[in-house]
Amino acid sequence: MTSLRESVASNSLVQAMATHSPLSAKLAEEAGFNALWASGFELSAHYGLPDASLITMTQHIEMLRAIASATSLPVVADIDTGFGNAVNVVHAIHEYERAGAAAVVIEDKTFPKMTSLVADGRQDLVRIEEFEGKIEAACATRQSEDFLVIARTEALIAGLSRDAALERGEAYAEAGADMILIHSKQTSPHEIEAFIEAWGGCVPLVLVPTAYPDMTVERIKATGKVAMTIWGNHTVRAIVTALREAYRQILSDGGIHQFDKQVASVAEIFHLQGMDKVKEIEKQFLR
Ligand code: SPV
Ligand code: MG
Repeated sequence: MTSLRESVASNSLVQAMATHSPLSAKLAEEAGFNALWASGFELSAHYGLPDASLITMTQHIEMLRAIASATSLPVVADIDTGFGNAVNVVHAIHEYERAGAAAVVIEDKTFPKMTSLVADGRQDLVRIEEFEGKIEAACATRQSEDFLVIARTEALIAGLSRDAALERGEAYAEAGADMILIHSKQTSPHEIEAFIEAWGGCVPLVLVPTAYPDMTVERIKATGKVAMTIWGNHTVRAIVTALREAYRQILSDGGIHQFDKQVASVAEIFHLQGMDKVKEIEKQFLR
């Protein structure tokens, strides 16, 4: 199997789809995405909670472990701030690598964090030196060279200038980060495209175009400096849209008689659950 590091080096854009469950991860793999994003936003929403460091590392890592064992795609773990300082980062990297993550993304905000996209959110950044220490700690802790450490700067989210964002990105790359995730909540891609244009760093970039959906794959590829795009929260949003419509229709139809014909069959769910394998095991071993 191609490692995420090899995919990143191959010059073809890695598209990581957001997931918060093994079932959605399997569907993303079936659709043809080449990586998965174990999103903090999505798992928080799954628990009905805001993305504000409320779900624990244990909750996130257990879900990541289940996702990684249910699919063959590399899983990029969204570890937010790294759950504290460099001591917490060392512990987190050790645990996430053992759980099956192919990469982690650590962001330069203070713990507890506030989700990046909310209007007027509290977006406090740690000092550059402190975050360099966290990146160095992550790199020193990983066991496999294939395990990627991605540093995410929230400088633009925090309202700092492009130069300040560039300074942070360059410092984190110097500290050993394999890639730099640059985040923006502008609704047009211009802020990000200007950053990419000015980026002279020695490592490729990662984007999460959630707030600026006009940044298509074609437009990302045209920059020549982006190795990965993360479709950050479209799994949970698609589920919300689909469930709202399903629940509305069942109540308004007075039963499932119509809706039953429109949804995935039970046989399809059996397939996604691996029922075929259970049948084989029964045949072979049940006496
Ligand atoms: C997430 O999916 O948890 C992210 C991406 O960090 S975003 O919510 O767009 O900041
Ligand atoms: Mg997140």
